[in-house]
Amino acid sequence: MTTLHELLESAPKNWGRWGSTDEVGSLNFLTATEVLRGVQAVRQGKVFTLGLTMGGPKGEPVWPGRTGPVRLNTQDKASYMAERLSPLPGGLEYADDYITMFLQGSTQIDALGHTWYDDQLWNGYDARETIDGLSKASVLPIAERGIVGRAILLDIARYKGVGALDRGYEITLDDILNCAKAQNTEIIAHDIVLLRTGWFSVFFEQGPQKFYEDFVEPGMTYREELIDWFHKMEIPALGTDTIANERTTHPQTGIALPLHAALMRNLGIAFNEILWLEDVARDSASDGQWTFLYVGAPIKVAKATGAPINPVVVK
Ligand code: UVW
Repeated sequence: MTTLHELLESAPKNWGRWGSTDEVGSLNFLTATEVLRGVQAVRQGKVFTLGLTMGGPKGEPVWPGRTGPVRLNTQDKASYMAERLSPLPGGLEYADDYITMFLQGSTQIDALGHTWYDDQLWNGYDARETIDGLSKASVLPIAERGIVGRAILLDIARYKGVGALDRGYEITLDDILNCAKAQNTEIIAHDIVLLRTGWFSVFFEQGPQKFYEDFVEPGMTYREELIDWFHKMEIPALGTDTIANERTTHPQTGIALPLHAALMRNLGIAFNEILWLEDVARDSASDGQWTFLYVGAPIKVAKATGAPINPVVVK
């Protein structure tokens, strides 16, 4: 079987580009100039949040083997009614709860050290740095930095004239460029790229069984010209409404998640996965504005492989 090492032998890397201690990779492209370019994209004052609801009635789509968040009350009115609790002095009562979840079990940002091959993480860090928590390239440096810039939404599903891309559909570079043309919008270097597939409608409308059947998400996969384009355009972050931001496997070799290797590990591109893009996409289709200010930061969890985020975009 072909290995990632063989597939990506001549693929570009950004290792060392921002020094030997860097942990945020291509987010370095989001300089103050890029933040202001994002601000300039704000024209109407419309606000959308891109996080999926955790603990919603239908559950949430997660990578096979993970489970969705579980939120539980530790106390509420019933605790007072059963006289297990007394009100605070003055009469105030309160409900409390906690959540157990995979840090990557909902809308989230992957740490750059989340995946690796050949025993090396982003920037060449040793894969043993992941043992007992990521001591290099965890999500924390990204959480401390924040992600702010101009984002462009490419509604590939709408461009293809479907509600949702088919299981395993491969989004090509041509799809991306032609979709931008069809939307009458221009992808500019350092844009945060958001791709809509509509794929989560299978989970929410047809149910988990259909969603996980012969599980192959639609999305981009390893193609030399695609990787070169992301490299040349200096894309800082990629977000999609799929679990893994890419077609689950590379069709020719069967390699799983090659873009986690080529884009995240090698180029240091931040992955924003499991986005809710339906509302902003509908709005953009009606007003023709596909670019906006993106503001987000994963929650600050030390040593974590990823962390939840509820990005805000402003048009
Ligand atoms: C894996 O890489 C397995 O998961 P995710 O798509 O959450 O990054």
